[in-house]
Amino acid sequence: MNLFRLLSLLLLITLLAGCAQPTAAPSADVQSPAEVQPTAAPVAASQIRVETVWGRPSPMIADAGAFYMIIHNDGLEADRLISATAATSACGKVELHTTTQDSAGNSVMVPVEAIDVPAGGSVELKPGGLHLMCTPRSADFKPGQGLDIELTFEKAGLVATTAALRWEAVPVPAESIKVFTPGALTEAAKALGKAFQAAGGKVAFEMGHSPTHRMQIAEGAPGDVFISASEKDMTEAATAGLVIADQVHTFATNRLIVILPAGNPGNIQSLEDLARSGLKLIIAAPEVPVGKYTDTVLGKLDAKFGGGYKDNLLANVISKELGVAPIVSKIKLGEADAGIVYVSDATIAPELDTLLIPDELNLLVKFTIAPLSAARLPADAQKFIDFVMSVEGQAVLQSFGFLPGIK
Ligand SMILES: [Cu+2]
Repeated sequence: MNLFRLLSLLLLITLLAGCAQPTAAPSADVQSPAEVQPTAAPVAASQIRVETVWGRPSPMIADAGAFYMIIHNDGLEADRLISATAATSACGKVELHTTTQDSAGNSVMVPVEAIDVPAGGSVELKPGGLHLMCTPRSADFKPGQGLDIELTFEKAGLVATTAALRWEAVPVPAESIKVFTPGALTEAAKALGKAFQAAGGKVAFEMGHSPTHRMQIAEGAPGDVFISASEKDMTEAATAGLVIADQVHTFATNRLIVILPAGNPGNIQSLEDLARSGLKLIIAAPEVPVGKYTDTVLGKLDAKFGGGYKDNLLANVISKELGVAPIVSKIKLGEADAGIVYVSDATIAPELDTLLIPDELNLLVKFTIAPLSAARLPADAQKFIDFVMSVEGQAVLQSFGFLPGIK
Protein backbone atom coordinates (compact mmCIF):
# COMPACT_ATOMS: atom_id res chain seq x y z
CA MET A 1 0.00 0.00 0.00
CA ASN A 2 1.39 3.40 -0.82
CA LEU A 3 1.86 5.92 1.90
CA PHE A 4 -0.72 8.35 0.53
CA ARG A 5 -3.45 5.71 0.49
CA LEU A 6 -2.51 4.56 3.98
CA LEU A 7 -2.75 8.14 5.26
CA SER A 8 -6.07 8.61 3.47
CA LEU A 9 -7.45 5.51 5.09
CA LEU A 10 -6.26 6.52 8.52
CA LEU A 11 -7.87 9.93 7.99
CA LEU A 12 -11.13 8.27 6.96
CA ILE A 13 -11.06 6.03 10.03
CA THR A 14 -10.45 9.06 12.22
CA LEU A 15 -13.33 10.95 10.60
CA LEU A 16 -15.72 8.04 10.92
CA ALA A 17 -14.72 7.34 14.49
CA GLY A 18 -15.00 11.01 15.39
CA CYS A 19 -18.45 11.85 14.04
CA ALA A 20 -21.70 10.09 13.33
CA GLN A 21 -22.35 11.95 10.07
CA PRO A 22 -20.87 10.56 6.88
CA THR A 23 -18.11 12.81 5.60
CA ALA A 24 -16.80 13.47 2.12
CA ALA A 25 -14.06 11.09 1.13
CA PRO A 26 -10.64 12.63 1.57
CA SER A 27 -9.31 10.89 -1.53
CA ALA A 28 -10.77 9.63 -4.78
CA ASP A 29 -8.99 6.36 -4.02
CA VAL A 30 -11.20 5.68 -1.04
CA GLN A 31 -14.80 4.60 -1.37
CA SER A 32 -17.38 7.24 -0.51
CA PRO A 33 -18.31 7.03 3.19
CA ALA A 34 -21.97 7.00 2.11
CA GLU A 35 -21.37 3.42 1.00
CA VAL A 36 -19.69 2.47 4.27
CA GLN A 37 -21.86 1.30 7.12
CA PRO A 38 -21.93 4.38 9.40
CA THR A 39 -21.92 2.15 12.46
CA ALA A 40 -18.91 0.20 11.35
CA ALA A 41 -15.88 1.14 13.39
CA PRO A 42 -13.26 0.49 12.23
CA VAL A 43 -14.24 0.73 8.54
CA ALA A 44 -15.27 -2.41 6.73
CA ALA A 45 -12.42 -4.87 6.63
CA SER A 46 -12.79 -5.10 2.89
CA GLN A 47 -13.86 -2.37 0.48
CA ILE A 48 -14.07 -3.75 -3.00
CA ARG A 49 -14.07 -1.62 -6.13
CA VAL A 50 -14.03 -3.04 -9.67
CA GLU A 51 -13.09 -1.20 -12.84
CA THR A 52 -12.44 -1.79 -16.56
CA VAL A 53 -14.93 -4.66 -16.58
CA TRP A 54 -15.24 -6.24 -20.04
CA GLY A 55 -15.99 -9.55 -21.68
CA ARG A 56 -15.71 -11.31 -25.01
CA PRO A 57 -16.71 -14.57 -26.70
CA SER A 58 -13.85 -17.08 -26.48
CA PRO A 59 -11.85 -17.23 -29.73
CA MET A 60 -11.15 -20.90 -29.06
CA ILE A 61 -14.19 -22.42 -27.38
CA ALA A 62 -17.30 -21.86 -29.47
CA ASP A 63 -19.85 -21.80 -26.66
CA ALA A 64 -17.86 -19.94 -24.01
CA GLY A 65 -17.12 -16.36 -23.08
CA ALA A 66 -14.77 -14.69 -20.62
CA PHE A 67 -14.87 -11.65 -18.31
CA TYR A 68 -11.91 -9.51 -17.29
CA MET A 69 -11.52 -6.61 -14.83
CA ILE A 70 -9.37 -4.97 -12.20
CA ILE A 71 -10.49 -5.57 -8.60
CA HIS A 72 -9.28 -3.15 -5.92
CA ASN A 73 -9.50 -3.76 -2.20
CA ASP A 74 -9.32 -0.40 -0.38
CA GLY A 75 -9.93 -2.10 2.97
CA LEU A 76 -7.64 -3.16 5.77
CA GLU A 77 -7.99 -6.90 5.36
CA ALA A 78 -7.41 -9.24 2.47
CA ASP A 79 -10.53 -10.51 0.71
CA ARG A 80 -11.23 -13.10 -1.97
CA LEU A 81 -13.65 -13.43 -4.85
CA ILE A 82 -15.41 -16.73 -4.29
CA SER A 83 -18.11 -16.83 -6.97
CA ALA A 84 -19.75 -14.91 -9.80
CA THR A 85 -22.99 -15.04 -11.74
CA ALA A 86 -24.42 -13.29 -14.79
CA ALA A 87 -27.67 -11.45 -14.13
CA THR A 88 -29.34 -12.78 -17.28
CA SER A 89 -29.36 -16.16 -19.00
CA ALA A 90 -26.27 -15.08 -20.97
CA CYS A 91 -24.16 -17.65 -19.12
CA GLY A 92 -25.14 -21.10 -17.91
CA LYS A 93 -22.66 -20.53 -15.10
CA VAL A 94 -19.64 -18.36 -14.40
CA GLU A 95 -16.48 -20.13 -13.25
CA LEU A 96 -13.31 -18.68 -11.74
CA HIS A 97 -10.37 -19.67 -13.95
CA THR A 98 -6.69 -19.09 -14.26
CA THR A 99 -4.39 -19.79 -17.19
CA THR A 100 -1.26 -21.82 -16.59
CA GLN A 101 1.31 -23.57 -18.71
CA ASP A 102 1.32 -27.34 -19.02
CA SER A 103 4.60 -29.29 -19.02
CA ALA A 104 5.08 -28.52 -22.72
CA GLY A 105 4.55 -24.78 -22.25
CA ASN A 106 1.06 -24.63 -23.74
CA SER A 107 -1.54 -22.41 -22.12
CA VAL A 108 -4.30 -24.31 -20.36
CA MET A 109 -7.19 -22.99 -18.29
CA VAL A 110 -7.88 -24.42 -14.86
CA PRO A 111 -10.68 -23.60 -12.41
CA VAL A 112 -9.61 -21.95 -9.15
CA GLU A 113 -11.48 -21.97 -5.83
CA ALA A 114 -11.08 -18.22 -5.21
CA ILE A 115 -9.26 -15.14 -6.44
CA ASP A 116 -7.33 -13.31 -3.70
CA VAL A 117 -7.47 -9.53 -3.44
CA PRO A 118 -4.84 -8.26 -0.98
CA ALA A 119 -5.65 -5.49 1.53
CA GLY A 120 -4.91 -2.13 -0.02
CA GLY A 121 -4.05 -3.85 -3.25
CA SER A 122 -5.61 -5.06 -6.46
CA VAL A 123 -5.74 -8.02 -8.80
CA GLU A 124 -6.10 -7.90 -12.57
CA LEU A 125 -8.14 -10.44 -14.51
CA LYS A 126 -6.88 -10.41 -18.11
CA PRO A 127 -6.53 -12.57 -21.23
CA GLY A 128 -3.88 -15.21 -20.66
CA GLY A 129 -4.28 -14.98 -16.87
CA LEU A 130 -7.06 -14.99 -14.28
CA HIS A 131 -10.56 -14.63 -15.76
CA LEU A 132 -14.20 -15.46 -15.21
CA MET A 133 -15.48 -18.06 -17.65
CA CYS A 134 -19.03 -17.87 -18.99
CA THR A 135 -20.02 -21.40 -19.91
CA PRO A 136 -22.01 -22.11 -21.90
CA ARG A 137 -22.70 -18.67 -23.28
CA SER A 138 -26.06 -18.06 -24.93
CA ALA A 139 -27.32 -15.62 -27.56
CA ASP A 140 -27.88 -13.15 -24.68
CA PHE A 141 -24.10 -12.68 -24.53
CA LYS A 142 -24.13 -9.82 -27.04
CA PRO A 143 -20.91 -7.99 -27.98
CA GLY A 144 -21.60 -4.26 -28.21
CA GLN A 145 -23.83 -4.37 -25.15
CA GLY A 146 -23.36 -4.37 -21.40
CA LEU A 147 -23.99 -7.44 -19.25
CA ASP A 148 -24.72 -7.18 -15.53
CA ILE A 149 -22.71 -9.56 -13.39
CA GLU A 150 -22.60 -10.14 -9.66
CA LEU A 151 -19.41 -10.94 -7.80
CA THR A 152 -19.46 -12.50 -4.34
CA PHE A 153 -16.55 -11.80 -2.02
CA GLU A 154 -15.86 -13.70 1.17
CA LYS A 155 -15.91 -10.54 3.32
CA ALA A 156 -17.35 -7.74 1.19
CA GLY A 157 -20.28 -9.87 0.05
CA LEU A 158 -22.13 -9.05 -3.15
CA VAL A 159 -20.67 -6.52 -5.59
CA ALA A 160 -22.68 -5.77 -8.74
CA THR A 161 -21.04 -4.50 -11.90
CA THR A 162 -21.56 -4.36 -15.66
CA ALA A 163 -19.22 -5.91 -18.22
CA ALA A 164 -18.87 -4.13 -21.56
CA LEU A 165 -19.00 -6.96 -24.09
CA ARG A 166 -16.90 -6.78 -27.24
CA TRP A 167 -15.43 -9.07 -29.89
CA GLU A 168 -11.77 -8.19 -29.67
CA ALA A 169 -9.24 -8.14 -26.84
CA VAL A 170 -7.44 -5.25 -28.51
CA PRO A 171 -9.65 -3.10 -30.73
CA VAL A 172 -8.53 -3.30 -34.37
CA PRO A 173 -7.67 0.21 -35.69
CA ALA A 174 -10.25 1.57 -38.13
CA GLU A 175 -7.75 1.64 -40.99
CA SER A 176 -6.59 -1.95 -40.50
CA ILE A 177 -8.27 -5.04 -41.94
CA LYS A 178 -8.98 -7.92 -39.55
CA VAL A 179 -8.34 -11.47 -40.70
CA PHE A 180 -9.84 -14.50 -38.92
CA THR A 181 -6.89 -16.92 -38.98
CA PRO A 182 -6.52 -20.59 -37.91
CA GLY A 183 -3.83 -21.56 -35.39
CA ALA A 184 -2.02 -23.71 -37.97
CA LEU A 185 -1.06 -20.48 -39.74
CA THR A 186 0.22 -18.59 -36.68
CA GLU A 187 3.86 -18.21 -37.73
CA ALA A 188 3.17 -17.85 -41.45
CA ALA A 189 0.54 -15.17 -40.76
CA LYS A 190 3.05 -13.06 -38.85
CA ALA A 191 5.42 -13.16 -41.83
CA LEU A 192 2.60 -12.48 -44.30
CA GLY A 193 1.49 -9.53 -42.18
CA LYS A 194 5.00 -8.07 -42.12
CA ALA A 195 5.37 -8.38 -45.89
CA PHE A 196 1.89 -6.94 -46.49
CA GLN A 197 2.64 -4.01 -44.20
CA ALA A 198 5.96 -3.41 -45.96
CA ALA A 199 3.86 -3.10 -49.12
CA GLY A 200 1.74 -0.41 -47.47
CA GLY A 201 -1.19 -2.48 -46.14
CA LYS A 202 -2.47 -2.70 -42.57
CA VAL A 203 -3.62 -6.04 -41.17
CA ALA A 204 -4.51 -7.55 -37.77
CA PHE A 205 -4.94 -11.30 -37.28
CA GLU A 206 -7.50 -12.83 -34.92
CA MET A 207 -6.14 -16.29 -34.16
CA GLY A 208 -8.50 -19.11 -33.24
CA HIS A 209 -10.27 -22.21 -34.47
CA SER A 210 -11.96 -22.08 -37.87
CA PRO A 211 -15.30 -23.57 -36.70
CA THR A 212 -15.43 -21.01 -33.85
CA HIS A 213 -14.53 -18.17 -36.21
CA ARG A 214 -17.26 -19.20 -38.67
CA MET A 215 -19.80 -19.20 -35.84
CA GLN A 216 -18.67 -15.81 -34.54
CA ILE A 217 -18.80 -14.27 -38.04
CA ALA A 218 -22.38 -15.57 -38.26
CA GLU A 219 -23.07 -13.87 -34.91
CA GLY A 220 -21.83 -10.57 -36.33
CA ALA A 221 -18.17 -10.43 -35.28
CA PRO A 222 -16.66 -7.57 -37.29
CA GLY A 223 -13.84 -8.38 -39.71
CA ASP A 224 -12.74 -8.39 -43.32
CA VAL A 225 -11.24 -11.74 -44.33
CA PHE A 226 -11.87 -15.36 -43.30
CA ILE A 227 -9.04 -17.89 -43.59
CA SER A 228 -10.21 -21.43 -42.90
CA ALA A 229 -8.20 -24.55 -42.12
CA SER A 230 -11.17 -26.64 -43.21
CA GLU A 231 -13.04 -26.61 -46.50
CA LYS A 232 -16.18 -27.54 -44.61
CA ASP A 233 -16.24 -24.33 -42.59
CA MET A 234 -15.52 -22.20 -45.66
CA THR A 235 -18.26 -23.97 -47.63
CA GLU A 236 -20.73 -23.42 -44.81
CA ALA A 237 -19.68 -19.77 -44.53
CA ALA A 238 -20.23 -19.33 -48.28
CA THR A 239 -23.59 -21.11 -48.23
CA ALA A 240 -24.72 -18.91 -45.34
CA GLY A 241 -23.62 -15.80 -47.24
CA LEU A 242 -21.01 -14.88 -44.62
CA VAL A 243 -18.26 -14.71 -47.27
CA ILE A 244 -18.46 -13.87 -50.96
CA ALA A 245 -18.93 -17.34 -52.44
CA ASP A 246 -17.34 -16.74 -55.86
CA GLN A 247 -14.23 -15.23 -54.27
CA VAL A 248 -13.14 -18.26 -52.24
CA HIS A 249 -9.55 -19.24 -53.12
CA THR A 250 -7.37 -22.18 -52.05
CA PHE A 251 -4.24 -20.20 -51.24
CA ALA A 252 -2.17 -23.00 -49.70
CA THR A 253 -2.25 -26.75 -49.30
CA ASN A 254 -0.73 -29.09 -46.79
CA ARG A 255 -0.38 -32.76 -45.94
CA LEU A 256 -0.01 -34.69 -42.72
CA ILE A 257 3.28 -36.10 -41.43
CA VAL A 258 4.43 -38.11 -38.41
CA ILE A 259 6.87 -36.29 -36.12
CA LEU A 260 9.25 -38.06 -33.73
CA PRO A 261 11.45 -36.68 -30.96
CA ALA A 262 15.08 -36.20 -32.02
CA GLY A 263 16.81 -39.57 -31.99
CA ASN A 264 13.54 -41.49 -32.39
CA PRO A 265 13.40 -43.00 -28.85
CA GLY A 266 10.41 -45.18 -29.79
CA ASN A 267 12.41 -46.73 -32.66
CA ILE A 268 9.57 -46.12 -35.11
CA GLN A 269 10.79 -47.15 -38.56
CA SER A 270 7.52 -47.39 -40.49
CA LEU A 271 3.89 -46.30 -40.35
CA GLU A 272 3.02 -49.86 -39.36
CA ASP A 273 5.19 -49.46 -36.23
CA LEU A 274 2.74 -46.79 -34.91
CA ALA A 275 0.30 -49.58 -34.00
CA ARG A 276 2.92 -51.49 -31.98
CA SER A 277 1.79 -51.82 -28.38
CA GLY A 278 3.65 -49.87 -25.70
CA LEU A 279 4.21 -46.71 -27.75
CA LYS A 280 2.90 -43.30 -26.71
CA LEU A 281 1.25 -41.16 -29.40
CA ILE A 282 -0.30 -37.68 -29.44
CA ILE A 283 -2.80 -36.68 -32.12
CA ALA A 284 -5.27 -33.82 -32.63
CA ALA A 285 -8.79 -33.90 -31.19
CA PRO A 286 -11.75 -34.39 -33.56
CA GLU A 287 -13.10 -30.89 -32.74
CA VAL A 288 -10.40 -29.22 -34.84
CA PRO A 289 -9.82 -29.65 -38.60
CA VAL A 290 -6.41 -31.34 -38.20
CA GLY A 291 -8.06 -33.92 -35.93
CA LYS A 292 -10.61 -34.76 -38.61
CA TYR A 293 -7.85 -35.07 -41.24
CA THR A 294 -5.87 -37.34 -38.92
CA ASP A 295 -8.90 -39.59 -38.59
CA THR A 296 -9.25 -39.75 -42.38
CA VAL A 297 -5.60 -40.69 -42.86
CA LEU A 298 -5.78 -43.32 -40.10
CA GLY A 299 -8.74 -44.81 -41.96
CA LYS A 300 -6.65 -45.09 -45.14
CA LEU A 301 -3.75 -46.66 -43.24
CA ASP A 302 -6.16 -49.09 -41.59
CA ALA A 303 -7.52 -50.16 -44.99
CA LYS A 304 -3.98 -50.76 -46.22
CA PHE A 305 -2.46 -52.53 -43.19
CA GLY A 306 -5.54 -54.27 -41.73
CA GLY A 307 -5.26 -56.40 -38.60
CA GLY A 308 -6.95 -53.85 -36.35
CA TYR A 309 -4.28 -51.25 -37.23
CA LYS A 310 -6.34 -48.17 -36.37
CA ASP A 311 -7.70 -49.56 -33.09
CA ASN A 312 -4.22 -50.63 -32.01
CA LEU A 313 -2.81 -47.22 -32.92
CA LEU A 314 -5.57 -45.36 -31.08
CA ALA A 315 -4.89 -47.51 -27.98
CA ASN A 316 -1.42 -45.87 -27.96
CA VAL A 317 -2.82 -42.32 -27.93
CA ILE A 318 -2.07 -40.66 -24.59
CA SER A 319 -3.65 -37.31 -25.42
CA LYS A 320 -5.73 -35.53 -28.06
CA GLU A 321 -4.89 -31.85 -28.47
CA LEU A 322 -6.96 -28.90 -29.70
CA GLY A 323 -4.48 -27.95 -32.40
CA VAL A 324 -1.01 -28.65 -33.73
CA ALA A 325 1.08 -26.40 -31.44
CA PRO A 326 0.69 -28.54 -28.28
CA ILE A 327 1.53 -31.70 -30.25
CA VAL A 328 4.74 -30.21 -31.61
CA SER A 329 5.88 -28.88 -28.24
CA LYS A 330 5.15 -32.15 -26.43
CA ILE A 331 7.02 -34.20 -29.04
CA LYS A 332 9.96 -31.77 -28.77
CA LEU A 333 10.01 -32.54 -25.03
CA GLY A 334 9.84 -36.29 -25.67
CA GLU A 335 6.53 -36.68 -23.83
CA ALA A 336 5.44 -39.17 -26.48
CA ASP A 337 7.10 -41.30 -29.17
CA ALA A 338 5.24 -39.80 -32.13
CA GLY A 339 2.65 -37.24 -33.14
CA ILE A 340 0.70 -36.43 -36.29
CA VAL A 341 0.74 -32.82 -37.53
CA TYR A 342 0.93 -30.81 -40.77
CA VAL A 343 4.04 -31.01 -42.96
CA SER A 344 4.39 -27.24 -42.41
CA ASP A 345 4.73 -27.79 -38.64
CA ALA A 346 7.61 -30.20 -39.19
CA THR A 347 9.30 -27.72 -41.55
CA ILE A 348 9.57 -25.11 -38.81
CA ALA A 349 10.74 -27.67 -36.21
CA PRO A 350 13.83 -29.09 -37.97
CA GLU A 351 15.14 -30.63 -34.74
CA LEU A 352 12.40 -33.28 -34.93
CA ASP A 353 12.65 -36.51 -36.91
CA THR A 354 9.85 -37.28 -39.33
CA LEU A 355 8.15 -40.20 -41.02
CA LEU A 356 6.50 -39.40 -44.35
CA ILE A 357 2.98 -40.52 -45.19
CA PRO A 358 2.84 -41.36 -48.93
CA ASP A 359 0.50 -39.15 -51.00
CA GLU A 360 -1.90 -42.03 -51.78
CA LEU A 361 -2.42 -42.64 -48.04
CA ASN A 362 -2.36 -38.94 -47.20
CA LEU A 363 -4.80 -36.16 -48.05
CA LEU A 364 -4.41 -32.73 -49.56
CA VAL A 365 -5.56 -30.22 -46.99
CA LYS A 366 -6.83 -27.02 -48.56
CA PHE A 367 -6.49 -23.69 -46.77
CA THR A 368 -9.02 -21.28 -48.15
CA ILE A 369 -9.41 -17.51 -48.00
CA ALA A 370 -12.36 -15.24 -48.82
CA PRO A 371 -13.57 -11.70 -48.12
CA LEU A 372 -16.42 -11.34 -45.63
CA SER A 373 -19.70 -10.22 -47.22
CA ALA A 374 -19.89 -7.63 -44.45
CA ALA A 375 -16.21 -6.58 -44.72
CA ARG A 376 -15.64 -3.14 -43.23
CA LEU A 377 -12.82 -2.41 -45.69
CA PRO A 378 -13.70 -4.49 -48.80
CA ALA A 379 -11.07 -2.90 -51.09
CA ASP A 380 -8.29 -3.54 -48.55
CA ALA A 381 -9.59 -7.07 -47.92
CA GLN A 382 -9.24 -7.76 -51.65
CA LYS A 383 -5.70 -6.28 -51.66
CA PHE A 384 -4.69 -8.65 -48.86
CA ILE A 385 -6.15 -11.69 -50.63
CA ASP A 386 -4.38 -10.69 -53.87
CA PHE A 387 -1.15 -10.37 -51.89
CA VAL A 388 -1.52 -13.84 -50.34
CA MET A 389 -2.11 -15.31 -53.83
CA SER A 390 0.82 -13.35 -55.36
CA VAL A 391 4.28 -14.80 -56.06
CA GLU A 392 5.60 -12.94 -53.00
CA GLY A 393 2.83 -14.17 -50.69
CA GLN A 394 3.16 -17.74 -51.94
CA ALA A 395 6.94 -17.62 -51.34
CA VAL A 396 6.33 -16.57 -47.73
CA LEU A 397 3.89 -19.47 -47.21
CA GLN A 398 6.21 -22.00 -48.82
CA SER A 399 9.08 -20.89 -46.56
CA PHE A 400 6.86 -22.15 -43.72
CA GLY A 401 6.39 -25.54 -45.38
CA PHE A 402 3.01 -24.93 -47.01
CA LEU A 403 2.45 -26.42 -50.42
CA PRO A 404 1.28 -24.15 -53.28
CA GLY A 405 -2.29 -22.93 -53.52
CA ILE A 406 -4.63 -23.78 -56.37
CA LYS A 407 -5.39 -20.95 -58.78
CU1 LIG B 1 -11.47 -20.17 -18.77
